[in-house]
Amino acid sequence: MKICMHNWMRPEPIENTIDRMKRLGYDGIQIMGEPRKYDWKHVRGLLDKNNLQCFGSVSIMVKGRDLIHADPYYREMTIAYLKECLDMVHALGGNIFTLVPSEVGKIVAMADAETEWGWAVEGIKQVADHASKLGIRIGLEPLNRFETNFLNRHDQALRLAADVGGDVGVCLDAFHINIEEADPYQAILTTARAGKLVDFHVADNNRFPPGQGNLDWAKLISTLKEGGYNNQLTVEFVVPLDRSPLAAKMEDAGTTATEAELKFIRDHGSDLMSDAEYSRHVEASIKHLRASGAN
Ligand code: LER
Ligand code: MN
Repeated sequence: MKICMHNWMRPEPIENTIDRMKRLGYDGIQIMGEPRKYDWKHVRGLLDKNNLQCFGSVSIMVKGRDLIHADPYYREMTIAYLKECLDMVHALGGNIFTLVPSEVGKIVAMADAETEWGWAVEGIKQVADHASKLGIRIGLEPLNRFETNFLNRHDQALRLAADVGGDVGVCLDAFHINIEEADPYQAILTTARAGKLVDFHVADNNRFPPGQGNLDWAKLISTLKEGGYNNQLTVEFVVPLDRSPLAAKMEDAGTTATEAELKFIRDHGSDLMSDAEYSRHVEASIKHLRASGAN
């Protein structure tokens, strides 16, 4: 299995991200779905020079990006945004894209369930059409109930993928399935055996790096393999912010983020981390996954 990592959790120059990944033995990146933040040619050159792959990207669903928004202008803008993410993935040589359909943190519906479902199907169809022209496979990602009210479990995501049609699949995230699934292992098996598992995001039950919570990583990895999934694992720890007296002294983050980036990270219960702390987590993640059978 290959191991890659999202980069939205620490806004920093892409050169730093790529250097760190190379140094710590990663196979590649899943680049943040912010196409206008990057010079695609430059990033592709850096990846090639370091012999790293761009596997794909994930949509960054900040306020207003929402395929099930009641205002059609927001839905249209979101479709345009998602298509641009796909263009970036294509330019970087990737072939998967994790799509979160609704705004992260929006947990109150704007319409009845049938109407929302229809908007999602209609919007994802347009995005999937663009993806298939570029040879990119979409994985719909269910999130836990505190991040979205729309798609929370693998069976819902499989149904949405089926209603959209084509080769649209599902992306599962160890953190989210541990909260929402009656049996996270069965959720993996069912999705993988249906040939629908496009990507698997990894963080522990507390969203620390794998190995720093109570999930059984050897079992998770063997379950993925048992289901026939041998593609990449995508590290996505989101370390919680500790504002209690128990917190270790915060090192200076040494990085800047746009207001939107910072809000997105804080909406996930985290904050900016120093290079040293972040690097420790990046290193711990790959070490634990390799030691748990990801090879
Ligand atoms: C994205 O992959 C994810 O897991 C969400 O929590 C974020 O937007
Ligand atoms: Mn995820």
